[in-house]
Amino acid sequence: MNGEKILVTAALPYANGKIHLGHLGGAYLPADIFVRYKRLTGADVLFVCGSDEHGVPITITADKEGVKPKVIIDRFHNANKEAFEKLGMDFDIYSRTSTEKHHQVAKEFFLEYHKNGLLSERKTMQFFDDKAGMFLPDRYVEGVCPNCGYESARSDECENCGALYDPNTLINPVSKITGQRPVLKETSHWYFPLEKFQERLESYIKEADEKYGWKENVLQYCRGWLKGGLRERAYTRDLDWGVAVPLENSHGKVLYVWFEAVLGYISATMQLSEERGTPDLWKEFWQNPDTKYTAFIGKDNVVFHTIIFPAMLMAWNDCHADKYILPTNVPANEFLNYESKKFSKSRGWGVELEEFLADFDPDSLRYALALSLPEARDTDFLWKDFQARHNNELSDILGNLVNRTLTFIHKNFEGKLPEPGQLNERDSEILALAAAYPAKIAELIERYRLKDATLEMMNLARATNKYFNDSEPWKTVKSDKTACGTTLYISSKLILTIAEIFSPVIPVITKRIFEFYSAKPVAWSVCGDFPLRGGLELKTPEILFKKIEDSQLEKYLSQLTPKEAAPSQPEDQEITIDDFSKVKLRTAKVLEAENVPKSEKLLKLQVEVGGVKRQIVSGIAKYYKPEELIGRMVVIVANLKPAKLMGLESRGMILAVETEEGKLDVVETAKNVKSGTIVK
Ligand code: B3M
Ligand code: ZN
Repeated sequence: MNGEKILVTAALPYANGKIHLGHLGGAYLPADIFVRYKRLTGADVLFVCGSDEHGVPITITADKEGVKPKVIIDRFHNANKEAFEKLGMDFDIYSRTSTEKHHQVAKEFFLEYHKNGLLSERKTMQFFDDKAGMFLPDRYVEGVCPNCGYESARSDECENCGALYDPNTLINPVSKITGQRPVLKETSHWYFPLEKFQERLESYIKEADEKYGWKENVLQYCRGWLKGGLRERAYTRDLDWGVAVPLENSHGKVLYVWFEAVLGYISATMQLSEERGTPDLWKEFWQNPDTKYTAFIGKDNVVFHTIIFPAMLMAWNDCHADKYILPTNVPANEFLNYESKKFSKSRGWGVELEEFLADFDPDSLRYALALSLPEARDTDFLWKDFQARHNNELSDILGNLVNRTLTFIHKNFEGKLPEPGQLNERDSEILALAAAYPAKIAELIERYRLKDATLEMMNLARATNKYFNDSEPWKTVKSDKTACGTTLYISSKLILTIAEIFSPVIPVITKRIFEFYSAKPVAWSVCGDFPLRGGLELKTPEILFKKIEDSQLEKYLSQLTPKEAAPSQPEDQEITIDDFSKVKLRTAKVLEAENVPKSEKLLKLQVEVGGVKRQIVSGIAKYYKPEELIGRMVVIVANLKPAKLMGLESRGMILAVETEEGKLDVVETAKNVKSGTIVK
C-alpha cells in the first residue's frame, strides 16, 4: 500500500425499483472505475454503497401492492445487489438503511443536534389526503402557481418561476396519490438551521475546489443554492415508514429520508468494520483528516452531498473532539438518457441492468458506457453505439490484438514467449509510448475524466495493433526470426500494460488476458514497463469477444417505437365520463396579447369565446411573443374558477402540450372553427 486512504461512496439507490443504465452512467460506473484504479495504485480504499430503503415512494408502492414496505425493499435490495455484482462493482459493502445499525446512527445524530439546541420545533399547515390517510410530501401535491400560473406547481414552491408561497395560496391543489383535493392540517416538525452554516459551507466548497478541482457543473449547482441564501429545512416528516424520531410524543413521525440516508454511508462503514472484526476501522477513514473522500452521485443529488451532508457533519464536529471529514470531491455527473429520452419507469422507457446482463457481457456495457458518461452534459445510451463500440473497438482492436499475438506465438514459437533481440527504432518507440501511459491515464482518472481515460486506453491498443502490422512478423518469421520474436515479445509486454490500464473499465476481459500470460497486475506506476520474461509458456488463446449481431438488438430496438395504445398511461389515474363532462373545453380566439410587467412567464390575453370577451393570464411568455398568438384558435378550460395571477384576473386556462425540450406549445384547432365551440 502507498499509505493513501481513500473513501469512496456511491449514492444509495432507492430500493423502490431496479437499477437501470441511467443510474450506472450517473454514479456507479464512474465510482467503480475510480476505485479499481485507486486500488491498483496501492491506495487503501474503502468503497461503500447500499440501498436507501426509506421515503414515501416505497410506501406508495407497498400500498399499491397491498404489502408491507419490507416486501418491496427486500425485493429491490436483493435484485440490485445481485445486478451490481454481475456488473463487477467492487464494493466493500452493499448495505441498507433498514438495518438496526443505521437506525441507531441516524437517531444518534438527531439526538445530538437536539441536545445541543440546534433544532427548532415549529407548527405548520400541511396538505393532508383524507382518502390516503396521510400528509402529502411536497411533490405529491400539484396545483396552479399563484404567482405565474404554472399548472404543475408544488405545494409551496413553483419550479417554473421559483416562487415560494404559503400552501394555502396554491390554486386548485390535487393529491397526486388519490387525485383528490387535499385539506390543510396542522402538524409540527423539527427544523435544521442550514442558514447557520452558509458561510462555512461557502468556504468549504471554495477551498475544496481550489485544492481538488471540483467539476464546473457541480459548482454551478452549489452557487445556485448558496446564492439564494440557505434556509432552515424540516428534519422530520409525518410518516410511519423510516427512522422514528427518537423523542417522546413524536408518534407517527420519522426523520426526513435525506437527513438519514446520507448517514447511511457512515453506518454502512461501521457495519463493515464490525463484520471484519475491526470495530474501529471506520474511524480510520471517516475521522482521519488525511483520508480523501469522493462521493459519486448524479446531478439530482448535488445539494444533499455538497450542502446538507457537510452541514450535518459540521454540526456534529462542533460538539465533538473526534471530527468527521467532509467530502473532498463530489464529481456528480449529469444524466445519461436512453435513446435521446429520459429514463422513465412509468413510461417503460429504458433498460434495467438485470435484463441487459442477461443478454450481454458486463465489460461490453462498461466500455460503451464509459465512453458515453454524462460528465459535463446529458448524454445518450444508443444501441447502435453500443454495438459499434463492442464490434469495432473491443473486438476488432483489443480482441484482435490479443488473439493474433497469441496465435502467432503458438503457431511459430510452440506457445513459448520468444526472448527479445536487438531493438529497432519502432520497438523503442512503442515501448516509450507504453511507459508514458500509466501516468497519462492516472492524470485523467484523478481529475474524474473517465471518458477521456477510456479513449486513451483503447488508443494504446490501437497503437500496438499498428506496431504489430508495421513490424510484419509474418514476413520476419521467415527472414529474421529474432526480429520476429522481438515483435511478439514487445506486443505481449504491451498487451499486459493495456490489460492493466484497461482493467478498471473492463475487469473481466482483462483478467482473462492476464491468465493467458499467467500474469497478475503489478503496481500501477510500473505497469508501463510490464515485467515479462522470455521463454514463458502461454495458454492457448480463446476468442475474447463475439460480435454482437443485429438480431440480438431487435428485441430492444422494437421497443423503441411506441406500442399500440394501452388502455391508459400507467401514471394516469382513470376517471369516469361524468368526471370528464365537468370540464368544459371550448375554442377561443386570441384577440389581444401582452406581456405582464415584471413577469418573465406570464402573458395577458384577451380571448373571444362565442362572442364574449374574457381575460386569461397564461404562463407561456417564455415560448411566445405576444403578437405570435393573435388570431390563433386555441382550446381553453372554460369553466375553471376565476383566479388572480399577479393581481390580474384570469378566467380560464389555455391548454398546451409540453414538448420534448420542455417548451409549451398551445393546442390549436383549425381556424374555421367558431370560437366557443365545445371540445369533447
Ligand atoms: N436514494 C436518491 C437517488 O437514488 C437517493 C440517494 C441517496 S444518497 C445518500 O437518486
Ligand atoms: Zn410559478
